[in-house]
Amino acid sequence: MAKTSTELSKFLSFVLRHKPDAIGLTLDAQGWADVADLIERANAAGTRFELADLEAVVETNDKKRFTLSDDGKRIRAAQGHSVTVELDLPPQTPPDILYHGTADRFLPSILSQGLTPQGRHQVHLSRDRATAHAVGQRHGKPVILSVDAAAMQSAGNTFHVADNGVWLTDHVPPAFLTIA
Ligand code: HQG
Repeated sequence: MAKTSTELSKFLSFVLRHKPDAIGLTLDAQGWADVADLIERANAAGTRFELADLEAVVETNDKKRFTLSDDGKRIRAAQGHSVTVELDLPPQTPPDILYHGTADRFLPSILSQGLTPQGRHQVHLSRDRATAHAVGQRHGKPVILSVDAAAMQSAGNTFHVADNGVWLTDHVPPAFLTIA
């Protein structure tokens, strides 16, 4: 039976970000998987869907989590990996202020160590407060932090934008954080 688009999105996140091995899939160094191979292996492993289902998820996913290559033959997760990938995103100049949503219980640790990637490759930041609020709410009572991205860049830190507009950086030291 075909998966719902939410189930399929979760499955794709699982194999493209975290566990390609679960279905014997191989990602290249930049995180791309061959679409035909992915579909064949997923179906063989019992997660049944077709190319049209996958294309619909890529197109309609609320956070644009997945990117198809221009020729449509390869797919990757835009961000959020725990497997080692080099997304090869060029460094970009961020807006002066970026936002990060978290839960209030993490504040003492964040204010002493800064924002660290935890289980992901990099720290995830957004250009708008509403997104940060929604991200923070996933963890508990939300708190929005402002990141002085302009000052961070002046201090030599590098920023990248994922294919879906999420801003990424390695570490935000506490000096650049303010409770917004
Ligand atoms: C917190 C979702 C203690 C950090 C969203 C966060 C996002 C610390 C949690 C994307 C800390 C990690 C990423 C420190 C950071 N001490 N806690 N020093 N530094 N934290 O889920 O940013 O659905 O890994 O504040 O929309 O919440 O996956 O990161 O609360 O874009 O597509 O540790 O995940 O997108 O949590 O979310 P996460 P995140 P997807």
